[in-house]
Amino acid sequence: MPTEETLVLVKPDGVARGLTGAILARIEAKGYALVDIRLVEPDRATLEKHYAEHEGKPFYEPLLEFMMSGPSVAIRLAGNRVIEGFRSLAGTTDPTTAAPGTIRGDFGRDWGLKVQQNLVHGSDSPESAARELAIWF
Ligand code: DAT
Ligand code: MG
Repeated sequence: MPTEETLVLVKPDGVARGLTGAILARIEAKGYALVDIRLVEPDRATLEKHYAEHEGKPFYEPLLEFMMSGPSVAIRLAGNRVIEGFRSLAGTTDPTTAAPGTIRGDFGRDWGLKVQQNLVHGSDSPESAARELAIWF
């Protein structure tokens, strides 16, 4: 099984709250390899490409605004089954109901309707990972 790569983002809420180190510690403890890492302030065009699948949904505009509210940390992450594995570390989308022990479950706060403030992004398939890595790196 060849080593897989995924795109991880520590989103603006994670960076602003000083949780980048705690999140990286979990990623490294799991044994995944940091291939590349950078602090990014994405413009709208970059985010429109990244979130193209969500265009037209009610949370799309607030999501883009949130993602432009401050820097994110973009990570090219490698490891065996890292796409599925990182999403397992991250927990489910809504931080209120994400399981304890996950990044979103342990650090995510109840933001009411602001589900978008859930600390991290992880690609959801090999196709998404290839597409998203090309956008951010
Ligand atoms: P995930 O980030 O778990 O892959 P997703 O791809 O379905 O989730 O959605 C992308 C982001 O959009 C997600 O991290 C937070 C936001 N989002 C998703 N569903 C939402 C909703 N119902 N209300 C507000 N924001 C939402
Ligand atoms: Mg997604």
